[in-house]
Amino acid sequence: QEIIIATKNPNKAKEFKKIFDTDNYEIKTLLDFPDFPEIKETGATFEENATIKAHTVMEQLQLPTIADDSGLAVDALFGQPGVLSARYAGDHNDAANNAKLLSEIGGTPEEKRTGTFVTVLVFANPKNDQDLVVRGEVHGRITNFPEGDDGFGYDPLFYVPEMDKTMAQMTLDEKNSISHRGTAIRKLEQQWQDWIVL
Ligand code: ITT
Repeated sequence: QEIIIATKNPNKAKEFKKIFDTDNYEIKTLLDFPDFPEIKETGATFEENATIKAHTVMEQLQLPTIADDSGLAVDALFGQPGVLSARYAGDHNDAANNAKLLSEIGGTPEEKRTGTFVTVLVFANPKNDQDLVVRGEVHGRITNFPEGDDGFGYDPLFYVPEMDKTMAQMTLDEKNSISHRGTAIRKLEQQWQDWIVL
């Protein structure tokens, strides 16, 4: 059974493929469909954007499709960058996004530099009327400067107290064990058997 992950982000694709049981499913992403047109994320919430992505791809390919919409909500910035995380400082530039975040939060006292990474997954199946929607979150603190070389996006700025390191200092397995995306994927796997009508 083929399942499509409706993402063009290679880092998300890597994290998904590390967790999923690939003996039973053939996982493809939009990186396997390079001509797939760009999907406009016009929603105001992670749920809306994940639904737009899942349905656009599911309707086009007629295959079970999972979409991931995610981002970092920083408390001192009233939830920004949130759904704009990928485009905070322009277009999908991690270094510029991180520089902007550090500048916007500059001067905020240590105890107020809190934030939450959120992933919403929407699983849409052509053989099912309803979507399965799950959310994963991880709480942490925004560091004063980037630390660590792994991961992607805001990982070097996101310190997770329970691991005593930033997400960019974790191995992929460590990150998946505590991350917003790892938590959401595990929830999906617990609930989705009913959604896969073969
Ligand atoms: P797709 O829409 O093709 O899946 P995208 O990167 O545009 O890829 P989003 O619109 O969901 O995906 O934006 C997510 C952004 O949030 C991402 O580009 C990062 O800047 C940030 N982000 C999400 N998950 C992250 C993680 O695990 N670590 C660090 N940053 C993350």
